[in-house]
Amino acid sequence: GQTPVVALLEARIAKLLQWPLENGEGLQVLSYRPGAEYKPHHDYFNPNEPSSAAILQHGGQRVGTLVIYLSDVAAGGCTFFPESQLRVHPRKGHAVFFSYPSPEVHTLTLHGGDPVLQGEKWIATKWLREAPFL
Ligand code: PD2
Ligand code: ZN
Repeated sequence: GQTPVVALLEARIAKLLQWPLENGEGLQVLSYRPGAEYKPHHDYFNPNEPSSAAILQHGGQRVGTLVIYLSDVAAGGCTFFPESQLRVHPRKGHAVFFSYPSPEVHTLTLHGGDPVLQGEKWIATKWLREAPFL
């Protein structure tokens, strides 16, 4: 709810994902130039890492990710799920959603952003928590 436009977007996201508005982290905008990538990772917090304890105090675990593509990309920049070999091509106005009800590898939600080869990639990410993120 940082701005009226963000508040509008967040209300639409909550309706689309059928998940409470207040369980969402702030919308994060990210851009990649040619050569930039996001190495494969899980979006949930590793419960065995000491640094996770403080993070989990606000809103608990992350349970879902919505990546909204804000631009087309001339080449590269797919969102890649190596365990299923799934590649989602960035298209302005499209989005990819995945959820992970427990912070475990069997959710097959390891994912990364392929290197951008040409052009720029812009995304907005909404991470969902299991409880209100206050
Ligand atoms: O930009 C992406 O495709 C990407 C890849 C991995 C975004 C995220 N993770 C994320 O926002 O969590
Ligand atoms: Zn991610």
